[in-house]
Amino acid sequence: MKLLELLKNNILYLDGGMGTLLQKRGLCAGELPERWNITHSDVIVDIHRAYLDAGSNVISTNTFGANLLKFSEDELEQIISAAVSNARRAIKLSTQKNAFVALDIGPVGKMLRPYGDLDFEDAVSVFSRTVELGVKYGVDLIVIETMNDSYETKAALLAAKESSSLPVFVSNAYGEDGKLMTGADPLTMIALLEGMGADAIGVNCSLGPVALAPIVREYLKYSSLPVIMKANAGLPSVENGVTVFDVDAISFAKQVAELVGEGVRIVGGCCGTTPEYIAALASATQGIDVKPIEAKNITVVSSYCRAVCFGKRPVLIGERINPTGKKRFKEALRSGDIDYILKEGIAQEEKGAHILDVNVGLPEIDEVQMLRRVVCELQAVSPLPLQIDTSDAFAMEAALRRYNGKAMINSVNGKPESMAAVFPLVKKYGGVVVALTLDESGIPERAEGRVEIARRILCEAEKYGISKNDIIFDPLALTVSADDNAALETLRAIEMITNELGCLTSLGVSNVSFGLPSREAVTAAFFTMALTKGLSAAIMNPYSIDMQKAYYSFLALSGLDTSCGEYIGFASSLSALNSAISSSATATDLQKEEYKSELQRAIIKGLCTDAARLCAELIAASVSPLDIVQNEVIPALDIVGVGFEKKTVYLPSLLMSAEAAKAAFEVVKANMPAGEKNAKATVVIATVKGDIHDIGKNIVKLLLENYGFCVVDLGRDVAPSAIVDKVVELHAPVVALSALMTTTVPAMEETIKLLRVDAPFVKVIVGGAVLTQEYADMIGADAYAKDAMGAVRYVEGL
Ligand code: B12
Repeated sequence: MKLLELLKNNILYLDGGMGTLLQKRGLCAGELPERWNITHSDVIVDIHRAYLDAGSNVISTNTFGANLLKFSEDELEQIISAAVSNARRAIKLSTQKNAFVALDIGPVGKMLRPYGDLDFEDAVSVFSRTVELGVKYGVDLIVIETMNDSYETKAALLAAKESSSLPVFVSNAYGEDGKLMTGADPLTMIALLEGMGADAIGVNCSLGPVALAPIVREYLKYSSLPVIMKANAGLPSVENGVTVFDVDAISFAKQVAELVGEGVRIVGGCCGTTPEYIAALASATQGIDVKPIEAKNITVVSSYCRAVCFGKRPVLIGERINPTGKKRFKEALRSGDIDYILKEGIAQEEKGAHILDVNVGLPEIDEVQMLRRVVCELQAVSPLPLQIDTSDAFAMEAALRRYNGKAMINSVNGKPESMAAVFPLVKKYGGVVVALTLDESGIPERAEGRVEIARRILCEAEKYGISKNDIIFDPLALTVSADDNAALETLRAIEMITNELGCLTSLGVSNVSFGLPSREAVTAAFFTMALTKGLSAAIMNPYSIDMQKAYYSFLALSGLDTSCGEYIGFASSLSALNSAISSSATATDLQKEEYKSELQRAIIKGLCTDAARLCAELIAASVSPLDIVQNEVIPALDIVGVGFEKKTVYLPSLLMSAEAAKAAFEVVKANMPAGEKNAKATVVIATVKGDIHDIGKNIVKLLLENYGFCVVDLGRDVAPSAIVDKVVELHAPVVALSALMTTTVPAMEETIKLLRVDAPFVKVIVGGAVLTQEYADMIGADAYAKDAMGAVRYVEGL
């Protein structure tokens, strides 16, 4: 029976841990397990066979890290060919003949741009090669697993789809906070993966079955696909030098079986599980009634870290990233001033937009390049999902491809050529598409005509396999000053689309008031009327107080705002807003209010160009470079750091803030007064092993240089031996060590111990946010300083 057929009415049993078993069989630390497909094929066959005999009917090849970043083209092919043949051999030898071989794909081990240096398309190519080889050697399906970043997950799934026609299962690794490392929660991932056409989705690794249960339940609640659960055997700990896990096979099976009862369809084990766990699982799930998989019929879009659902509460789509009628915006597009556009996005987010419309079409610019660039940069600094707004299908595809989530797509219409161009993109990349109710004859005057077009669009979309949930109709707001019935017909169309077609609607509301005085009042009233007819989303100006009033009043009046809490919150901030906001206010006007300074805001929001510019402005206004570091850069990073600790800020934002801080710091550096000509003593400086934080170390370096010392910077994540070697080679009298994490203080201690043996002449000064005088004494440093100036004072004192 075909795999997907089998899945319709049965539970699938994956296998359990491979790495932990290989370690037991002698795999050494640092050795690449994928090579064992060739060098120890009997061991691999044995493990596969043990899983098959225990009850697995899908076994994963030993190819978790088999990719071109780790292996040469030739070796990769040998590994994948051997891995597939090992799995096939195991099936032949086992009692379980009707089993499937999955090509196992794990993360490549590098972060994607802008958070790391791997380009998205390069990641797609790396995954594609692995997939092509899997197909060549005859796997039955592809399993993408342990992904902890949504963008990398998308790259892998895109590669699997583009390079094969096999079923694809995708499972992600969540932390205890229920989020991926880069911030996505289950619904966010469900939106992305279902949109792109995965065949089964779920969770694996990181936690035991009890801790994973709430995350799995979120999948069961929102996903219309078979759900995968592949937990660890609990949490690992080290006992007598051996890694052990705290959940035994029987408890593991019992806990997983409970979730099978609730609807999980694909089960297996991850780190620490063995064939014993799979056997226990197979027996614990015997006789459980298989729950049918139900379509959840939700309409959802997502960013890298946030999902926005339609239908329950009105969704606000910020309209400001659009050059129409905006001179300054057009200039920004022509001159490539992306920061201006990013600020427009951030300001709309701060004013309560849920989604950002992104339109960068100008005849004189290359829209394909520009839309792709703006989408990439905007999604790095804003957590909001984006609405890709273009009539150029090439620009649309370029943007959708790079988009880190399930986008809203604006738009398709009833013309056959529009549907032929847009629907394949919706199908391939996922998305909720806005469908305009117009066709080659224009916009029907009457609501009935618009609904007729909507019906045709639905019919055509179905042919592409696009569900009704992924279409939102825009029945088009026409100018009321030109036609007395314009608004009424649109309102009727909303009502009919909602009630007769059972579909959702979105509307660009501003157009209705064109040509009238006090436009905002008319637009806001129209918005309220449309909401009462069932409008689910509006493209609107988030800076408009009238629109905000209409929105919050509607929520309160329609029972969507418990105890009118949101309305009261909004009203109390209104006086402050009043002074700062007017419909003509720009993002720059708005940005000044909530942060201590513009530079801090730029760093917190990750705006690199702005941070550099604002830093240069402060220097031009005679603020001392060191004051800028002390009073602007460090406090801003502290705010981000606290957010990170409280889990309100995720790694991508932290990285973007660090980049912006660096950009400011480069300006500071270029403006520091030159140090004394004749260098004083040599100081070797480094951030210790395991720690990649180097902003503080660079400040210490800069200041020491400024005071005339010759600083030899070994960089970050530096091994103790490398530091010792350099100190000995230069016979340096001072070494300065930096550590920012509690986990890297031991590396600092180890470095000091080695220095005491091989370089007894050197004085060691330590620093970094995590250190205190007490710690410094404990690990045997000669001195501790809390900041860069303290470092200078100490070294001068010597
Ligand atoms: C920016 C940042 C990052 C950036 C670093 C970019 C870079 N190139 O440095 C990125 C995003 C890459 C990052 C990654 C991570 N980070 Co981080 N990061 C921060 C953040 C927000 C600011 C650090 C900073 O630069 N501060 C500004 C500088 C100027 O301050 P400073 O380093 O303390 O330096 C001053 C003094 O300490 C002193 N000093 C510094 N070094 C030295 C040396 C000597 C000899 C002397 C005398 C003085 C001295 O002088 C400096 C100037 O006054 C902090 C939170 C915070 N506010 O500290 C978290 C923080 C340090 N990060 C943290 C974590 C957990 C991580 C990650 C593990 C996240 C992850 N899950 O991947 C990774 C770690 C990767 C690794 N292996 O190192 C935690 C550490 C928790 C802990 N106590 O162990 C923190 C505290 C955040 C938090 N609250 O949870 N991070």
